[in-house]
Formats: sequence, C-alpha cells, structure tokens
Amino acid sequence: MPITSRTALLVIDVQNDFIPGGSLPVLEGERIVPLINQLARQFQQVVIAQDWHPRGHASFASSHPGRQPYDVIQLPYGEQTLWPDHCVQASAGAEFHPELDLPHAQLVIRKGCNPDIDSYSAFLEADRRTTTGLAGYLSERGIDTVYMVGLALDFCVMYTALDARAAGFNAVVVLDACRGIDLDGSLADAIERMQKAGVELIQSTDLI
Ligand code: VGL
Ligand code: ZN
Repeated sequence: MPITSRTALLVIDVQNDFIPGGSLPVLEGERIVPLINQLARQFQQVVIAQDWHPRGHASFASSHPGRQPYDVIQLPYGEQTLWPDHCVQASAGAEFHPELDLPHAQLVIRKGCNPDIDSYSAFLEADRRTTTGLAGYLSERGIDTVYMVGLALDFCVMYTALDARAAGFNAVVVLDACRGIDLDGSLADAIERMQKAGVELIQSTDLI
C-alpha cells in the first residue's frame, strides 16, 4: 500500500508504562522509538493514541479484590484481562516516551477513559459500541489507509488494526516498529487474526 496524501500513520501507546521500567513493560519497547521517529517523517498525517485510564479503572487487577494481574474476568461487555495499574491519567507512566519525536502529529486520541470499559482499540471501546471518533476524523480528512506502529502488537495494535479494517480503511502494520506482550500465545494469534482480516503486515525496510 503506497504512502499517499490519503495515508495516515497511527502511533499507538508509546508510553512510559509500556517501556521496561514502567508498570506494564513490553520487552524491548524502547527499541522501536528511533524507528518510529524515522518512519513518521514519511507521513504528512500522524495521529498518536494514548492509553489514558482514570484511577481505579475496571481493567486494573487492583480494582478487583482477590484478583491478580493477568487474570481474566467477566465484565458486562465480556472477558477482560486484568493488568497492573498503568497509564493513569496525568501520571508520569502515561506520558509518551521522552524520545518519541513527532512534532507534526495532529491529533492525540486518548482511550480507556471510561472507568468501566477498557479500550485496546483506538477506534472502538471494549463494549464494541462506544466509538472514540477516530474513524470519523480520518474519513473527514480523506484518509483511506492507516499504517500502524507501537505497543503492544498483540493488544492495542492488533485491535486497532482489526477495527481499522472493519471501519473500511486499508490497514498496514509495520511489524518491526511494534513489540508484543505475548500472553499465552497472544502474539501468534494476533498475527493470524490480522492476516485473516486483510491487514497488510510489512517490515520497515519495505518503507525506508
Ligand atoms: C495495552 C494492555 C492494557 C496496550 C493497553 O497498549 O497494548 N495493553 N492497556
Ligand atoms: Zn490500558
């Protein structure tokens, strides 16, 4: 999928809590930052997603007495993996990695703000009904193709890519500009689900 004026880059959750040293570290998360900075220079339209939870969020294990991080529980909208507290609104862990350098980014879309609903996807919350408005923003700006990079490949990147396809966008994931969590085979599952949904999976060398 060529980069045109109708293409946007979506940089997903490159935040301190997802970097080694943070509360929900993704292995080698810091290694993608220089690559993302370099890739982003090729895009006129850059959107940044930011996980942005209120204290006591439903996806935090600490909000469910007796539960541990990585347990899976049932919430009104379905299964929810529980996480360590992370990306609490206005905390240092919720800030972007200090070396992320995207001066031309035009929109920061914050997600997971509803105390009772998680949102891995930058398009649609976990109830699969509440939209973030991102699809409307992109379509109103004439975007038809979304490239995605960031963290975590098997959670927020995958759900964002699947929802981009469902919303009618061409979707491309730059694999080496992502890192995954890999809970119980979630990384292999993510690759398979994205392939089945028609998400194009490429390497940065295809672009630079
Ligand atoms: C994410 C787990 C919880 C992600 C966000 O960015 O992939 N994962 N919140
Ligand atoms: Zn989160």
